[in-house]
Amino acid sequence: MMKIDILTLFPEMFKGPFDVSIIKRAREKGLLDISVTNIRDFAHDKHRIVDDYPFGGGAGMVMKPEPVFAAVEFVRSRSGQESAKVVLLCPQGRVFNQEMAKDLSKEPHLILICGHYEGIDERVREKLIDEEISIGDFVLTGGELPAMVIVDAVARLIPGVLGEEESYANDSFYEGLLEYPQYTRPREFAGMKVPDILLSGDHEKIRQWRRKMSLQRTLERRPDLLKIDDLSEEDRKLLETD
Ligand code: 4H6
Repeated sequence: MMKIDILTLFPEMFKGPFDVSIIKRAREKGLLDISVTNIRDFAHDKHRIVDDYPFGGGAGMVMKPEPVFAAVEFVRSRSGQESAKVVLLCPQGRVFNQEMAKDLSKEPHLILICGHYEGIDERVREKLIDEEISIGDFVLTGGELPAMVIVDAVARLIPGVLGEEESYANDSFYEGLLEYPQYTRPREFAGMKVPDILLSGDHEKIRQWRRKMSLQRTLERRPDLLKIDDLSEEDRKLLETD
């Protein structure tokens, strides 16, 4: 079973996202064990202070190192795993993608640290953090939402978490391409018809149409994802026809 520890100053934020749908089912099945720990519980002064002024001056506060070190030490020893991967969610991190999600899903123990205030004492990065991850080029008030994003993306890749029906073989990015257009009933809605090919029952034609749409969409919207030189002869032909 994969263990994920989330260290945060705002544990209330995590009430909800892991208690619905696929993540809830994964936890119930015993495939995933998520714990949320309040970093403030590891501040040992009487006011339970977790932030302080930056040396050198300047605006804002910085997260103190001691409570973060103590919290990581606690969850590390509690897990009984010899190896935990410690991740800091921060704007300076490597930008998260599906490949990183796949790699993280193979780890037995993840410790996700959510920063707040203007940032975190550099000695936490130096000594404690194995990897810094950003979920995109924008600034948030804290690392909590990024942590939820990582947990969701990673959890669904753990074997057994998705059922047969939800399999990720069809996902966007599974083969490095965007998804093809999907339709369900009714066959006509607001004057818009489902493409005839999808009703034809010709599975080979349908496969080709979907592949072609995936390729076209990727070329139009995310050319950065498409390595033209790596395309098969069939893919090139599909892209060329009308
Ligand atoms: C660590 C260090 C992640 C965490 C600094 C976190 C965006 C992302 C944070 C900060 C985050 C992302 C505090 C610096 C607020 C800016 C929390 N923002 N910040 N893109 N913020 O994944 O000020």
